[in-house]
Amino acid sequence: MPVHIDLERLRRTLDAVNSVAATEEGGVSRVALTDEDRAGRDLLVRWMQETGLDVRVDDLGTIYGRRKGAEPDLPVVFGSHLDSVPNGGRFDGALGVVAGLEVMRRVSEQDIQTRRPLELVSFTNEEGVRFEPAMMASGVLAGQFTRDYVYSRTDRAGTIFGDELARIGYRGDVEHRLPGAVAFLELHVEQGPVLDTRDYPVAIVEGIQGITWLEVTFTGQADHAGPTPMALRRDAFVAASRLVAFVQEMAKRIGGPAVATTGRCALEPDIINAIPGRAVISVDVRHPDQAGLDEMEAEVHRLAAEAADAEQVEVAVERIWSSPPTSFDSQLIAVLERMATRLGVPYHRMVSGAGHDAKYMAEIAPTVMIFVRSLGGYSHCPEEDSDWQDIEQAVTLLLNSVLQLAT
Ligand code: HGY
Ligand code: MN
Ligand code: MN
Repeated sequence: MPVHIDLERLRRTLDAVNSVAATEEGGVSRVALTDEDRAGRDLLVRWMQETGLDVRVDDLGTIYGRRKGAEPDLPVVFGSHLDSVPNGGRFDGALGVVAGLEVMRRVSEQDIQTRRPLELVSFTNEEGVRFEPAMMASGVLAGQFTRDYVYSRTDRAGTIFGDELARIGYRGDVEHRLPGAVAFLELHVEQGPVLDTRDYPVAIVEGIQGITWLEVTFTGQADHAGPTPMALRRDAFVAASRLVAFVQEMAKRIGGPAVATTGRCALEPDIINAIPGRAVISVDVRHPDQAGLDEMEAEVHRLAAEAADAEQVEVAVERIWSSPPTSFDSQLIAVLERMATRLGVPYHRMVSGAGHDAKYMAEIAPTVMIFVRSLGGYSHCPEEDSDWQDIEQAVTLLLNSVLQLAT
């Protein structure tokens, strides 16, 4: 007999955690280690305690809420992240965390005694937009980053990660890190158009495409915008602009699933009447297979050199982060497929275009994701939206899959 969720409570809980970070445009700004992030964390900790969970925080600030099982086994773990991009969507990350809380609330209300412990997790800094790169806390658990590297990262104002984590009161203990798991399940909005286009409420996710983040620095000559003839200029921003266009053309030329984005740009001196002597842009390339990802990265290097030559400036390309394509656990995928069929939840199978903590969790435990349809495919913007009937189906699938894995 399936266990059902309290959809209205789930909606209220998501609204509450979003209310502490609401923007005028209807989105949320709960950027990692800001006061808004702390406010959301404080709410989660309180709700976990009210649900009778043993709450702990590890040295990366990741929050865990544990419900004992009949046996002291490794836990079935589920959750996502509370941090958001600036003026991001109301569902990205937070839905997975409050869905996990709803699982714990229902198990507690129904007084269900699972054989294995259950653990709800909320990872620090999944987005990696204030402190680059992404998925740092789950990455430390997977051995991808050292704690010292993460603590040393700075934001654009020069603020240091380790200091900010301590400032918001969430610099916990290394011995509180997740010791392992029999399974990790992450519920998340799709953040793309696939489910909406194909008219599915839910996806069972097979894996995550590869991601590489680069930073490209063009160095020309700052000079006066008036007296400097065009022929004598070495304009770093014009070179960067050439690369922005080249990167778009590259992704369209490669076609298929290849995507490329130049999302941030910094100029010096960044004033109206001076030729930019320095331009720093980011390049985010993604591809479902490693060969395709490598080809895109190599091509960006070549195109950056071409753009620099055209403007007679210098160029340096630095790799900030690279995350190889990830496949999720086939047995867990089968468990979710059988459960979805049993519950009558229509589902599509797909690969994720976005990165998730599940990527690094897949390196330490069998892992799978559940997607909820994103209406219009929007994400990382206030227009991000999902239908609550779709959410109810996805969270019911999560709850009953967790129970099957834990008993
Ligand atoms: O970049 C990503 O795909 C994720 O939103 N951090
Ligand atoms: Mn996310
Ligand atoms: Mn995101």
